[in-house]
Amino acid sequence: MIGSSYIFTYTPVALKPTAELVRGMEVVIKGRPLAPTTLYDLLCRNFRLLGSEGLVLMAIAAIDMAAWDAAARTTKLPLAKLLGASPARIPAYASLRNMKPDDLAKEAESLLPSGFRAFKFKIGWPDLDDDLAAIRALRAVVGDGVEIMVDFNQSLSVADAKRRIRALEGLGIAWVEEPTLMTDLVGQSEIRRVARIPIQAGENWWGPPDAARSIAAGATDLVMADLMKIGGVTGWLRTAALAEAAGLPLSSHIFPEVSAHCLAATPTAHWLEYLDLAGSILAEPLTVSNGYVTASDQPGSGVAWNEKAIAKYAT
Ligand code: SMN
Ligand code: MG
Repeated sequence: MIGSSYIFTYTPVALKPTAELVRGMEVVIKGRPLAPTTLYDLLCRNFRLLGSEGLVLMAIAAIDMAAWDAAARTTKLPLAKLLGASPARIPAYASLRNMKPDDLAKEAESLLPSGFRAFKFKIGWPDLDDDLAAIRALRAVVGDGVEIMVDFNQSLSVADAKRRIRALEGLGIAWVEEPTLMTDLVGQSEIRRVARIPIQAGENWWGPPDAARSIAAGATDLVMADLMKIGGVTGWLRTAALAEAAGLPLSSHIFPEVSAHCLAATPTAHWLEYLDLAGSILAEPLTVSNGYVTASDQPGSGVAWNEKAIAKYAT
């Protein structure tokens, strides 16, 4: 049985090394039964001295997601069902690519027909007034009663984050994402303690151990996991258990197709991030209707290739 998955290396520089790592892991799992969590643990053990993070974990996640896809196809079940869940409707928010007020407004407007009830965008201009102008421009398009989330992508010092977040109070912001460095758990907890807007973080956790550390530190009000960095479906399931035990709502980061299945099996499922990075190479890109996604009801994890597009982009 063949299983498919894709990952996102953030920079083309990492493409070849990551592909090499995936190929290099073949010897560890070749000929073994299709048991995704067993393979995940085996790979982590084999790379213990390098550490199950960074490119190593990205490669393990690629294999893990493909293994779960293959397992779901073998059992002729959609992944959500294989995980013991009913394929549920998950609320999706639109993650915007633009930052400038006019561009943001245009992009949000183009997404309104999908019925999104929440929008997120990147914030953190040098001048606070530019952040406020961007929020106002977006609010003017989406109207009241729609959630706006903002994402600082770790760009602020702790002191700056406190000041900036205070300035955003009263604007109906649903969460402030990654205000400061993901490695600074003390700083994050400090920001969380004083902020009157919920803090969101987790997309840069490397596997369940980072999730456990961040949750134990009380670093964030809301959590989000990236299927690649968290260690594939196996890493997601372990992180979902941690989030449930801590009573933390768990959202997804990119990878909407497989995330829709995983969120269906997540006790504290919150939002699915809709940011379409791979739709153009997929046979059946995920669609949003009335602001919701439903995981594919076909056997597998929702990742099947548009072979023509793959041939076009492959170099
Ligand atoms: C983000 C990071 C990396 C790739 C795409 C998007 C961003 C998000 O932090 O939360 O969407
Ligand atoms: Mg983010």
